[in-house]
Amino acid sequence: MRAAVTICLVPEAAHGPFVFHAAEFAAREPRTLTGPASAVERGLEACCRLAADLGFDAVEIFPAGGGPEAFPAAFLRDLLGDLGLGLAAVGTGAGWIRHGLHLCHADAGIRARARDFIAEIVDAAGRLGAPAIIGSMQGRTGEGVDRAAALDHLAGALDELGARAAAHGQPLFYEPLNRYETDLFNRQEEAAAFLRARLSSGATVRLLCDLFHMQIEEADPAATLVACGDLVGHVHWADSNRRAVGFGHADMPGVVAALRRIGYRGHLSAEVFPLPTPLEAARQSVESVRAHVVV
Ligand code: LER
Ligand code: MN
Repeated sequence: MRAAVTICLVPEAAHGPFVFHAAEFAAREPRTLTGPASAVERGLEACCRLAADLGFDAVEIFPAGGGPEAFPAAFLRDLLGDLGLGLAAVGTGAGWIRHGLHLCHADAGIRARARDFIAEIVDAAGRLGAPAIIGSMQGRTGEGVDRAAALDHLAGALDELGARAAAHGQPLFYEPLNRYETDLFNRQEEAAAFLRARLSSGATVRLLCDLFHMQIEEADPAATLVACGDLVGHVHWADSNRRAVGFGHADMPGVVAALRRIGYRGHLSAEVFPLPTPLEAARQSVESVRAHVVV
């Protein structure tokens, strides 16, 4: 299991649960003739350097989109190569936060734009050898979209985008969220049953198990991880209060024992609030991974 840390590139998510918000750090990288040109690149470089210095194995990026300005892929590939960091995953939630798009919207045109937005990120991430995440972009039921219709929309989108990710040799991560963020799937085992029943064999969709959401929704997060087994594709490493692991009261030895039992070999990616400061949250996150996980 490898330690990853989240870097947010989306100004509208400045108060979101990400350890590093690149805009805060962009000013720390001098603009040089040969160095990073844009504010996004400068912020990325500063945050990736911190991640490497602190001992993380990888970063998880939350970009404003999949296009070259929002997600400077060639720059990122060189930067990660120089720093010896991996790319754990790339989030797609900016489609919701910035544009109000989601996969279960009553308007077919908006659903299509949501798929296109995610597809661009699946491709950009896939070209860098990383998976994309569908979390907030799953949406929820609403007027004119009952549960059956919403789940049809979700299954169709996961099938299509999962096949797209598979073309890059990548899985697609689907993230159940707590009840305040979606009414589709709040619990991992229900999502696992849905994926097993509804997706075609071509789509390699795996669960993203965010330990913060699981502390709210699961009776026994460790037992849930064991029940989901090889469907567990990615983990958001967060404590009960969405602070760095160790700053809350979750039973992490039990969770880590469960991950070991199912042979999980992916990332433990710190998606937490930058509290009390980004650096302290980052340091606590990497130290907690090292303390709990004998690699
Ligand atoms: C949202 O609460 C979350 O956990 C993110 O990973 C979703 O994109
Ligand atoms: Mn999450």
